[in-house]
Amino acid sequence: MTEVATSFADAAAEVLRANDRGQRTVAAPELYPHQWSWDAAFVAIGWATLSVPRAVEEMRHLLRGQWATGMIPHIVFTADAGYFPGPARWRTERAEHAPEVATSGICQPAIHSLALYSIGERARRNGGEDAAVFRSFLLDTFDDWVRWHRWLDSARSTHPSGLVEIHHPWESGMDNSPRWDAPCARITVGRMAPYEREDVRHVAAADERPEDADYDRYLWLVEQLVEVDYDDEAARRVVDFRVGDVFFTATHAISADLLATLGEDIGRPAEAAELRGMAARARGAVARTVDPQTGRARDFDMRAGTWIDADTIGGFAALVCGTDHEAYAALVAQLLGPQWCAHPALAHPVPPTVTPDSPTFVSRTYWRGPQWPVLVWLFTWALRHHGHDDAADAIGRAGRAQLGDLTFAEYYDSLDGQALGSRNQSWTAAVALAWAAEAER
Ligand code: 2M8
Repeated sequence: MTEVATSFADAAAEVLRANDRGQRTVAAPELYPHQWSWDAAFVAIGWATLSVPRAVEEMRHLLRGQWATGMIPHIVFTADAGYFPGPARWRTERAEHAPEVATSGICQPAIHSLALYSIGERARRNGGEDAAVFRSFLLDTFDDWVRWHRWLDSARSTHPSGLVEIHHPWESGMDNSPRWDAPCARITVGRMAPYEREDVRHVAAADERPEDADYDRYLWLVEQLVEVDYDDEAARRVVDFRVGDVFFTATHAISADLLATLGEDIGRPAEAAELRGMAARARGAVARTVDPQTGRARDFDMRAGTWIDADTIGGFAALVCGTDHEAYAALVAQLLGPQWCAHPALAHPVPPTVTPDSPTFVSRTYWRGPQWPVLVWLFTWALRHHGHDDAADAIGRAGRAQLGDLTFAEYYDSLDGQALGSRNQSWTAAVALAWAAEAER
């Protein structure tokens, strides 16, 4: 390894170590002092480059928050203060199926088995104790991961579209994306206890974060879910925000597939077949959302009964879960093209969350235009997995170069390249480690 590469990986490792709280990693040192669900998956991929047992611990800790329904909640709370909304606002103790530990009452994209698969690959390469630790963890927890996908397949895939439905923009992980503008605009916020935001205290400028009006809706949706004690069936009936999330669906599909492969490895053919069925259904649902005009995938607003047209990275969902060869190649060309990675206005040729050509694009505001290293990495992983090495290499090189300032920021201004949101964000450091490890091989 070159000296530069060493210091890049060392700096990223230092971030993970500083954010390490024993068996779990806080998503960010100040802004997010708890364990987040899809963050933990990416973080574990990063940990695996340093220590397979530590990666496994991260995933095990996340499972402590799993609900009896199978849902993996989007936050497993720690005792650390400084985040709003905390357990007092979520009131998940009202839910029959909530676990002992304090969690939120919603979920996040199902990237977990992609993480397991990736940790498993590393463990296998390392061999010895690492391989044994991973195998024993997989044997112990395989059923828990299966239960997560079963819940997504049953409680969250009842709509004829076959898409995984979400009941809160936070469940998408892309909180204030223009994808959710239309369904959010139709939410009427009712009476609820006053609150104070914490997030804006931890960023340099408030316009890096969602607006107050967004937060009112976020909190109102929590009230609606609390009102029905987080009952899955009742939630589908009452919640104002009910959207088929195509990107979430794609993560469910790819993860179910990879978990099936892991299941085959450990002698669980029946579950593997079941998971393949779920993956095929979810992948089919993603393919059916494609807008014939743009070739990109769309979300479905289940309350309004309409497709959601938004020029966001969500449109590339099929790149994550796979689709037929021709459609996949066309999407890759589009991603690399002048509206996305090769847009002349971009500081770095990596996918922005919204194309600069869209009227909704804001280069520095959270999920409305900045580039998110964690997503950039996910696309490089997916492109490679589906056999598009050249595209993965090109985007990966640029994604890595973007992190050269070693701030490991949560996201970056797409136009001027400025670091935004939290610094030393765990999942950014984790994907930096994953890229550094790839470069080593
Ligand atoms: C962001 O979301 C949280 C709420 O879940 C927040 O803004 O408070 C999102 O970027 C989400 O995708 C991410 O998992 C989380 C922690 O990094 O932060």
